[in-house]
Amino acid sequence: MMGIDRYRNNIKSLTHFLFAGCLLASVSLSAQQTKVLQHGAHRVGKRTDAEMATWRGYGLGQFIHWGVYSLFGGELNGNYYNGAAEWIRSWKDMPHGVYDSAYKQFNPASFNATQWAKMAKQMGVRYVTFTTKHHDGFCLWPSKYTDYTIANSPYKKDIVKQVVDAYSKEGIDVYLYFSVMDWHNPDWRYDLKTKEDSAAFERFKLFTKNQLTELLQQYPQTKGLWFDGTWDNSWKKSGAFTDTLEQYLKTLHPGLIIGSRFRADEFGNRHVDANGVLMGDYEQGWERKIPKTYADVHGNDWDCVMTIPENGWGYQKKWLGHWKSTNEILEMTAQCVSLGGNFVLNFGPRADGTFRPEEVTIAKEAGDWMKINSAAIYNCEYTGWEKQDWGYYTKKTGENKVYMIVFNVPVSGSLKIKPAKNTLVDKAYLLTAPGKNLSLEKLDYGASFIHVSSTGYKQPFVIVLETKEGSEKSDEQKAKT
Ligand code: 1KN
Repeated sequence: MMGIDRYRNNIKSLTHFLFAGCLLASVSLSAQQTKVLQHGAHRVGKRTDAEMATWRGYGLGQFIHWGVYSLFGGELNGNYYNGAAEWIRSWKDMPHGVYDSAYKQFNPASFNATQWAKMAKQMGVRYVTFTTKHHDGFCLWPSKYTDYTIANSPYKKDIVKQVVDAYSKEGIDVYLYFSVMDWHNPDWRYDLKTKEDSAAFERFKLFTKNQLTELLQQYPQTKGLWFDGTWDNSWKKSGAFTDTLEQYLKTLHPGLIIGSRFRADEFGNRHVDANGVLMGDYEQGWERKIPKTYADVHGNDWDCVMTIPENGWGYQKKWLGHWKSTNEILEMTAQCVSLGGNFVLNFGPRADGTFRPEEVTIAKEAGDWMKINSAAIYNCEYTGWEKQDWGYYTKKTGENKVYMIVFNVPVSGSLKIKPAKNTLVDKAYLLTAPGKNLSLEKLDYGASFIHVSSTGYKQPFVIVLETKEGSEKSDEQKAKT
């Protein structure tokens, strides 16, 4: 016995030795390409804590852009700005004096945070991201670090607090949008070229830290921060500061979720560090675009933020060009969830606090669909099954349940299914008719058809597939050609 054990142990240490050798070899091999970073990513792979698991399961979110720009709605003296409405201050036709004093008219008489939250709840969103301060620098909370806040508008009351409280009460998690770039603060710099720039930016960094601390302390229900306006050289040259600040915010607020748009490494890399590793808790680069394949998401958590019109986040009086239908929005939601991400739809309320009818309709219609079909969206992930033309697969995390969200029924009415290796479909049924099994016509090599009516659909529908482990035929049994 002893002898065998010793032999086994020797084998074990030999394998350990070989393994360690390989590891060393691979480390030293890649050391040529791997930079040692002080302020690079501090984690490889996804976060594994409960807060992030909740985030991952949201499926659908709401974004809200609201601020001084909402007063203009993309218009000045009858002329319309071509760019995104929340950027109107940077229009050549906009005198800064006009924009910067407009907050004296910000008085949203019809604002009702409870109604907003109830509309979002009805729509089925599970998180909201709300603009506390956009690039113009106007704060929707009474920040004590600037006078350019809601407290000095005729409205006076704290808007961020009302939004945080009302949404939290509805069970919708709140994330705060915060633009680092601040057109109102004289210490903001695009780049640091002179000593004076650096001195000003030191003050600006402290101001930013103070405001973020203030937000987390005043709104402790906050689940995360959504940063924007972090692309300029001034910020990119502040890698060490951004890293320290991120860690400080997380100490202040354990579990806090911050995307990849916040900080830079010491070489000025953003989103991914000099070694190509994601910095932040999820990939925050999917703005108005959706990955096409799972390979595109590089194993990261991610969400996609999307406008209803082609572009423009703040209220725009005139929506020119295409604006998305509810079915397009549902398709984007399904596509995102099928690729392991969340979909976040933006709303731009009017300055008086009301939503335009197009947005109300979309929220209502999407919510009506979600009421029936949200099982295929909430707590779902990527399946790994081969994509089919009829739509999108999602898989319930931790369960043997796959959903087919069907958008395009072929003229044959035959929906093809090809499960991943070692997976069999046990049962199929409409999500709306769980007692009534659909028949599966077996095809070769583990694929099947489900035959449905080829016409008559107004909305996407969901088929549930209950799966089990196993394979139709072993590889040995397959015909050799
Ligand atoms: C292409 O440059 C930009 C710069 C800022 C595109 C968008 C944005 C801002 N991010 C969105 C979430 C909005 O806040 C938009 O103003």
